[in-house]
Amino acid sequence: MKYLNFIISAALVLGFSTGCEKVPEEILPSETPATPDTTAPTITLLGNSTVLVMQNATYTDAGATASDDTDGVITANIVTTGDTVNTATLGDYVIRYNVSDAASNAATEVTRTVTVVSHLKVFLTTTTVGGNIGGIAAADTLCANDVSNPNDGYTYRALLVDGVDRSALNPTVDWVLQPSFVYKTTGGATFGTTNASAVFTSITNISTNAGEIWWTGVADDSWNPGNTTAPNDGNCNRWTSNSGSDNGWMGKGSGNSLDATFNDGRYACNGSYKLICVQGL
Ligand SMILES: [Ca+2]
Repeated sequence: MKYLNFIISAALVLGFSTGCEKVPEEILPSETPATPDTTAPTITLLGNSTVLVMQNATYTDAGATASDDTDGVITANIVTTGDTVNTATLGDYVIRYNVSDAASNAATEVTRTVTVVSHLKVFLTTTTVGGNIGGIAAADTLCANDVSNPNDGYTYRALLVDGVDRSALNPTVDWVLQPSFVYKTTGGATFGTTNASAVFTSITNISTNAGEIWWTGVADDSWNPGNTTAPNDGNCNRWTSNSGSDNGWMGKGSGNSLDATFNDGRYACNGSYKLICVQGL
């Protein structure tokens, strides 16, 4: 009996019910125990993870959204830390987005790097190429690999349109210029300033050598591409033709005008010319 009493006492101390005493309600098992939330929320960045901002421009961050398997949309709980972008000062700014769900599971941090620059750069390729460049993507590869590329960690793409894969306006497709930016040559000479639609309205030519010619595909000063369906369409059949009976719009050195730089005329696609490459992200 003594032994039994000890067992009961021990059970009481340990909080077990003997069935004789009242158990406080709070330690009674609730209905079905909820499955604990062990899944972290996810953050989705709005806009690009890298952004170029012109010096002294106004920077507005595009923000991020967050959602959780249990809590649903928790965008309002995102904590934004890291650098404050000061567009007066050149350099990189890293913005950090973090959030946790109600069960304290932290999302993987998401960041955005904002780079404030005084201008963006352009260069003329050293390489010349016939109208059969291999399409817009191949033209970008040519810019990336050209010996005139300053290899400064940025992507350089071809200022070249075909009206389908790349177009400046109406519609804008994979366009290579940023709105309201100053562009200079890699040598530091002014090239032009883009407007809010990311096109130049005036230009200082990239070359003073009239014998230096480059493909653009830009048909007129309104930045229209040539006809994108005819073979002799002003873009060498979307830059896949070396035929002397097809042609492509080109610019050349010596004139400080949109005309001279982007649509001086149409040359047969069996000629070999340069490309203008522009800095981007
Ligand atoms: Ca969760």
